[in-house]
Amino acid sequence: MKRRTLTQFLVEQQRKEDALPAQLRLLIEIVARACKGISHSVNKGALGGMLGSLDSENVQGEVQKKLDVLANEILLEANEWGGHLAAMASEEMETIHLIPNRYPKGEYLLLFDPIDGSSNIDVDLSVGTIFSVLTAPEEASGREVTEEDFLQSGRHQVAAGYAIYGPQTLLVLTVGTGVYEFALDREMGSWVMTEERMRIPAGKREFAINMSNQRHWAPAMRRYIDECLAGTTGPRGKNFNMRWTGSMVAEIHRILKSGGIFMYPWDSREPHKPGKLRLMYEANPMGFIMEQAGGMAIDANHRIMDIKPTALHQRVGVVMGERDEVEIVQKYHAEAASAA
Ligand code: AHM
Ligand code: MG
Repeated sequence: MKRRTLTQFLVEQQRKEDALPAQLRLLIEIVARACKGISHSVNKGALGGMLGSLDSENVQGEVQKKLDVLANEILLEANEWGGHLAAMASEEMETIHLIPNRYPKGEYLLLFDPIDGSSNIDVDLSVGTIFSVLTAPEEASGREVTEEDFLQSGRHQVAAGYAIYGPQTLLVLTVGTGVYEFALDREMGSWVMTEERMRIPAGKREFAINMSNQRHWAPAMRRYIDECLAGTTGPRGKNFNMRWTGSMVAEIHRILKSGGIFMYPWDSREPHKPGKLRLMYEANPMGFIMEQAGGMAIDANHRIMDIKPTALHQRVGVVMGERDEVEIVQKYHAEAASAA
């Protein structure tokens, strides 16, 4: 098989599909390069002093792991100087990071979760980096970008993707022309395409949800899971399997490769919060990938990518994966709302 590198793919996209302005191509290459650096750090593990937590907390009140902070720095440094960005935002930073005045500025806004699934770092399970790219609003040209400029719904994303640091390091990417997977060739130092125009396979009958929260879910969510658990003896008439890794990147990657549904729904432990996961740098980019692969991504009721954010670190309920299953969850929530 002829090897197609990420660079070749991006140049082809720019030429053939006209989907990719040069600055966006540069941005993706730089993010991909930063992910190589993060992968290297993740692999160093205990021998490189990479495991464990720091004394600090992020804006969500979560204890930061050493790798959360290091990966955040790698992404910031890699992306500051290229001239392609107006600003960045991250799960690990309270507010936006403006490009320093010593560098030229571009039109793109980059958002990321530097290490998703951090609780997996110290136990040697898969973690990943998630990213989303927006364009700064036109009225922001000639002035400094503000947090407000980031608050665009996910349908405005011009690119999104994730790197997964598992048995292989992979990069999964969309620029709105399908989903593509690249594997890191460590000997050559390059990303090589391993799958193109990925589609979520149908009919897997596998769900991923943190079952320990079951008693806190909304009735419609309990109904869906109860019916899955009832298997051939219940209304669905078929058996379901379950998976939970504690890493959204690993969960979404599994669904992309082999099907199923992932949920982190609203629950009544913190009823004022719509969910645990963050809209702008977790749910939106993963929603974009799921939709581009033929799947669906909702907050239980509505399309995630249509939600107009009101805050950078806003949370959201998440139900995504195979379209047929997501539609059932949506239907049960609609029925519960109309019965209320
Ligand atoms: P993180 O970005 O701080 O790692 O948190 C997000 C992660 C997701 O990857 C995963 O789906 C979820 O949190 C796991 O939560 P739980 O601890 O309830 O299993
Ligand atoms: Mg995360």
